[in-house]
Amino acid sequence: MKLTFRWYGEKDSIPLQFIREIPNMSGVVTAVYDVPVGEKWSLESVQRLKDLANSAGLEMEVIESIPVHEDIKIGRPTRDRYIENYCENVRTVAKCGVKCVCYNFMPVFDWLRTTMHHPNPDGSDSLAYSYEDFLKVDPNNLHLPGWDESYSADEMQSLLATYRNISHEQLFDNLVYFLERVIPVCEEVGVNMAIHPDDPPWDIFGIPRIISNEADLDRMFAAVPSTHNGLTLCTGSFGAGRGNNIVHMAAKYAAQGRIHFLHMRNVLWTDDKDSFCEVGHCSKDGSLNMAEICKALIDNGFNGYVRPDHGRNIWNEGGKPGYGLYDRALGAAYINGLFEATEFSKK
Ligand code: DNO
Repeated sequence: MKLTFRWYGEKDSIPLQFIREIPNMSGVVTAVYDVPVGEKWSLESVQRLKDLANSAGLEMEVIESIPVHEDIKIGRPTRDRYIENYCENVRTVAKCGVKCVCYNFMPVFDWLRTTMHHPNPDGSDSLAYSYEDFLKVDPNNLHLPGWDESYSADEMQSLLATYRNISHEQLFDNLVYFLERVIPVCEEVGVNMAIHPDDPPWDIFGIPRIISNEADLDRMFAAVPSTHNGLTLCTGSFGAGRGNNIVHMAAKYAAQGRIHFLHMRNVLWTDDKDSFCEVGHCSKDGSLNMAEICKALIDNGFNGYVRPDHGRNIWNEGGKPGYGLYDRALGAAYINGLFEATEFSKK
C-alpha cells in the first residue's frame, strides 16, 4: 500500500513538513480549491500543488476530489459542457502525474453529521450522527466545514426541490452517462476513478443516493466494466450502514482490482437506530474489525493508495473537524502497523 494524507492546499494549517514526518508517508491527497465546481483547473494551479508537495519530499498522485457539477447529476442539457470540463481536468491532473481521482455522486450533500463535537468518554471529541438530532436538522441552514462546496439557502431549496423529483434510476442513469464519457479519457491517460460512497449510506432529506452498498457498486461496475471505473473503499462511510459487510466488500472488490483508494477509519454504532460516532482507528474502539478488513484487502491483492480518514479532536488541537493532524497521524501509525503485521504473517 501507499500511505497518503489529505492536505487542503496552501490554506491548510498543517505544514507539509509535518505530514512528511509521519512514518512511511508517501504523498498528499489534495485538490484545486479556488475554482468553482464544474470549471477547468489550470495546469499551472495543479503543477503548483505538485511542486509544493515534491519540494517537501511528498508525491501528489491522488486528487480528492474533482467535484461533479450538480447539472451532471441532475442530467440537465448543460451537463455536456461540464463533462467536457471534467475530462479536461482529468487530462490536466494526469499531466502532473496523478493516477487516481476520488469523487462522489451524492446530490447536494457530501458527508453529513449532526455534530462536529460529540464528546467521547476519553475526553476527545469527534464527528457524530444522531438519529434523534437528524430529525431536527434544517437542510436550508447547514454549515458543515470541509465540504467541497456550500450553497446559499435559496440555492439549497431549489436544488432539494429538483432532486425530490429525480428517482434513483434517473440518478443512476446520469452517473452512467457521466462515466461513459469520462472513463475512456481515464483509460487514455492512465487515471483511475474512485467513487466515494454515500456518507452516511442512505437517502437523506428525501433525495436519492445510489452508492450506498454492494448492490449499488455491482450495478455501477456492470454498467461500465472498465477497471478504471473503481471505488474509494471508505470503511467508515460504508460501515455506518449496518447491512454492509465491509470485510466481504473489501475482499470482493480488491479481487476485482477495483479498490483504487482506501479511506481507513472506524465508527461506533451508538443506538439501535442508525446513530454512530467517529472513534479512534483501532478495532477495539469501534464497530468495525479493521484487522479483518486489512487482511481481506491484502489477501486479495490490494496494493493501492490508503489514507487515514477523519480523526478525533485530541490534545486540544482544534482546526478543521475530522482533519486535524494528531489523530490522523495516530491513525497513519496504526495503519502502518496493521499492514506490516498482515503482510509479514503471509510470508
Ligand atoms: C469526507 C470525505 C469526503 C470525500 C468526498 C469525495 O471527509 O471523505 O468529503 O472527500 O466525498 O468526493
